[in-house]
Amino acid sequence: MNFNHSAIESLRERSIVTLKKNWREGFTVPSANLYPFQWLWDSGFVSMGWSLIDKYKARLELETLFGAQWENGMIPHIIFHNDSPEKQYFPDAKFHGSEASDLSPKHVKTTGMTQPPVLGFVLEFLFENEIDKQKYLDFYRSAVKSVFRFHQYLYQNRDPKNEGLVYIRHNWESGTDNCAVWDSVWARYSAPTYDFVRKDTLHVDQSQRPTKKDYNYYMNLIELSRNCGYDEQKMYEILPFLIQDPLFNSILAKSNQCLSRLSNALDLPELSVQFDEWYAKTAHGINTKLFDDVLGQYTYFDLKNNVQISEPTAMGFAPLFAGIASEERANKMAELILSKHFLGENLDGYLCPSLGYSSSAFDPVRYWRGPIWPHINWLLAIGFKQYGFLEIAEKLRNDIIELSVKKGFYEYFSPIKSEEFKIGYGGEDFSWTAAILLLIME
Ligand code: 9YW
Repeated sequence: MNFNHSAIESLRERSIVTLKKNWREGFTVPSANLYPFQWLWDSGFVSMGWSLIDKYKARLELETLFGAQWENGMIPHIIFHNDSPEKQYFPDAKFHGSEASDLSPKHVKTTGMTQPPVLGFVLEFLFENEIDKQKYLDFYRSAVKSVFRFHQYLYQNRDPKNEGLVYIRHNWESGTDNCAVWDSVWARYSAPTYDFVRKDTLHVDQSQRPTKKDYNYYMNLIELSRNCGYDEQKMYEILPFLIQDPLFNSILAKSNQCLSRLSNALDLPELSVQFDEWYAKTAHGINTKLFDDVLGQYTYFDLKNNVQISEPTAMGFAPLFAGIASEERANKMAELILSKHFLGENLDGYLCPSLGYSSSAFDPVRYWRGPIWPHINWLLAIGFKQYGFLEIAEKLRNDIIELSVKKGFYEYFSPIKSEEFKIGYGGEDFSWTAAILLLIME
């Protein structure tokens, strides 16, 4: 599909309208009805989008996030700024019960978990786009220090074997909620059945969402964590879900690399040295522990059960984004993404399905079990481009543009090109879709 100048212009206009519509006082909601609060990694991507059209909002978005940072440095995954939309979303602030921890902020309610640490590369992007860098040095210095504390929290609390790989302790921390990789973790135990009314299915058809059974596991992990008072050591000892995730760790590595450069630019050399050390350590951990030679891709490690979990996923390409894969591994991954595992039997699908077609759990519309996600494409396009795979990068970028033009500003899209999947899926007028379009049309 060819995009002429006016098509691109109208897409840009629509992106701006969408972001403005989703702006609240000091932050952007991912989607007005489905997700009415502030989510960490959404805010990061959205802030980069804002920085191209309204730099004040870009900075404010992050400042609001930092305002909810926990005393131990954790930046939480959701900040419940406003009580009233709780009717629209479950599990609500009460269920998360972050006040069970002495370390949670008391002026605002948050969840007791985090999300992929995107803020490092986000901050560097914002700084590079500033016109008057001098004027905002204080903001950037303070922001870098906040993210430093966040990464320090991750390394001190989530890397028990000092491998440079931090673990996630809830599937929502991955950002990829119902990823098929967790199925083997759930299969090892049964979660109680919770009596609750789901709100997500009021807005989006049940067929596109995680199942009720999955939700019982999600709720159970929260309940167990809350009962530990969100004490990291206690949670480490009892939680059945401790995963070293290639996307989370690659994002952490990339952020460290960006923050090292940014710290130097801000005259914070001692922080830069630490970010470099963390980058090298995590790159090493990812390369020594997470690559699966048979699959030809990076994969996940279940720390609780001491076993690697291999599924073909879009997330398994993420080390390319952090520039930590060898040329040889990058070649293998380029081969894999262009194979039927990711393009479908006829090699004619859109890139990049969150779960490969060859997985038995593949489902083209069910959230993270097949569909394409705009921000993942953005990050993979950068990764493949860095290694010289320009056509793959171009396809990752163009497919998102084409899908948004044809289907709208949805949360995610089916990878299959067919009349059966003529619409987008999940929330509409989605903030990160708008922000990513602004970024890839730059
Ligand atoms: C949920 C807001 C969030 C994203 C996640 C996505 C979804 C929330 O929405 O999770 O309740 O399921 O999976 O990555 O941050 O857009």
